[in-house]
Amino acid sequence: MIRSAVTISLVPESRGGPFVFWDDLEAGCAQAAALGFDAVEIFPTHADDLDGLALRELLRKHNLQLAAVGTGAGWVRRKLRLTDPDPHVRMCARDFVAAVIDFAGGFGVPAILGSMQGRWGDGVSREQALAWLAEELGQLAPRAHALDTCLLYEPLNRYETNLFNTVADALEFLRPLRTQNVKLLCDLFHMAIEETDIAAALRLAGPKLGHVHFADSNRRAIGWGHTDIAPIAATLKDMGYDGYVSAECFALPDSDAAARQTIASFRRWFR
Ligand code: LER
Ligand code: MN
Repeated sequence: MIRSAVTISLVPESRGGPFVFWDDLEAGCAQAAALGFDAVEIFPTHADDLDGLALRELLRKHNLQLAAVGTGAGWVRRKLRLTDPDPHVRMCARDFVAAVIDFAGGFGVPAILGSMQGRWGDGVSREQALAWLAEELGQLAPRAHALDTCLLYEPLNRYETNLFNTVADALEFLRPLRTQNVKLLCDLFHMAIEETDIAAALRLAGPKLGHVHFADSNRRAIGWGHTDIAPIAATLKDMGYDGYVSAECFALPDSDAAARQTIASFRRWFR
């Protein structure tokens, strides 16, 4: 069954970014539960800054699940990337993602590799960047596997990475890898920029689809942009997708309104 989730960012440097709730994990969980979301997706400053026991209690209290945990703070706060030319930066990036995998894995859920994938250029060839990315996925995905979960790889739009912008290209890269424990996070906002046909791209991902970021063409809540959600929802249901659609959208006009619009859209299209 497709379930609803909503993002909570705990990263002060990301304020103004595409997250529905901000700064306060307890308040975010309370609001998510009050509106009827199934789960929350958390963007922490670092895995060590999260208290696993407290989070477990908070989720239990509000009858919420944890959907996934993001790693973007590694890039936003420390400029860590898995494809950085500096081996020390790559090592710190790997450690940062590994810690999130371990934390999320304790809840049986995946970590997200988005911004920390980096890009090629500035003296790094595309071939070299992809070789480093493959090597890092080869270490990180088995770590998630040992915790009975997968690693989510997110193709981003062209303004955020030049590695892979479409589902087709990302799948082609992942196919020959030794680890098959990487699934795709398909973000409807990035897809609205890059894909010819969003529904067809989701269908192409098929069983490799692990998570969906639920945002409209302008990165506002679903229904407040011009993405045609009907064929997307029909495809997700028809292909038997049973993961989360998780609102990673701007808190516009404010968090409460974005969350309400998201859950109303979710109910309209998936219930
Ligand atoms: C970044 O644009 C994004 O979509 C995030 O999910 C990446 O962590
Ligand atoms: Mn995203």
